[in-house]
Amino acid sequence: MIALYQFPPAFGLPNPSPFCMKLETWLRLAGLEYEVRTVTSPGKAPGGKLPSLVVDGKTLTDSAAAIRHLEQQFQLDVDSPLSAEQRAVCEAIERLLEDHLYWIMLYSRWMVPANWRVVRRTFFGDLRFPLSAYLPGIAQRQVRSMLQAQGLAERPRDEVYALGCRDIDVLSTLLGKKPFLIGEEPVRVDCCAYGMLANIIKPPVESKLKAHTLDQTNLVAYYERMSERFFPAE
Ligand SMILES: N[C@@H](CCC(=O)N[C@@H](CS)C(=O)NCC(=O)O)C(=O)O
Repeated sequence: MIALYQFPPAFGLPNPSPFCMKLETWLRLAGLEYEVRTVTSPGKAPGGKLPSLVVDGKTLTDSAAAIRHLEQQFQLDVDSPLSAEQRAVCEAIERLLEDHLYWIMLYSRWMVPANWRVVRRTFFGDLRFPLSAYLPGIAQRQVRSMLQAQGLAERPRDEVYALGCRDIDVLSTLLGKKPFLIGEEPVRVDCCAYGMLANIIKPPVESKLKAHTLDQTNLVAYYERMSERFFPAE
């Protein structure tokens, strides 16, 4: 039995976390059955992070580790048509998106006052007093310190967005006119790219990063193609 612990849907998305969307999309791509357990904060997940996966009693707390584990347990590999070189490119794209672009997306949500008001209402709007008075601020300070560690929190906003826009340009160039990042059919890296793009494009969080992404028509069409394929009713 596979239990996927993740945030509840938000912003009109299956999930407001790109990592949760990546893992759920991959589960659908791999054709594995799973049950969703929604939790409102990572601290309440079995592994203290979201997504967390519990597979036959074993807890896995990283989307890539969870996928590797499932690939071994179920002897499947959605990337089997790929060459070694294509696999290496996929790995590099995942690093670009998850270890670089993710932080800029996070910055746009938590560090820009107008967007923070939207995020605060979306993520913490149901809290009751006294939690509502201090929990959002604690969470924002935690995110700020993670962004400080990335060297982003105090950087001029335009510079931060310029870094993210370059990542978007790279992704747009790599996709080109293909339906999916590597070719005619989606593979693992598409789950990652889809989760990240969806979380930039869809939320009512305005930024130069979002505007620039919306200007890349191939990426917008790709996002819509992935949505129709994996979350058609959502
Ligand atoms: N490398 C992890 C990243 C997961 C991650 O950072 N999740 C965020 C939510 S988007 C989280 O749980 N943050 C809480 C924390 O870091 O304490 C993965 O691929 O699953």
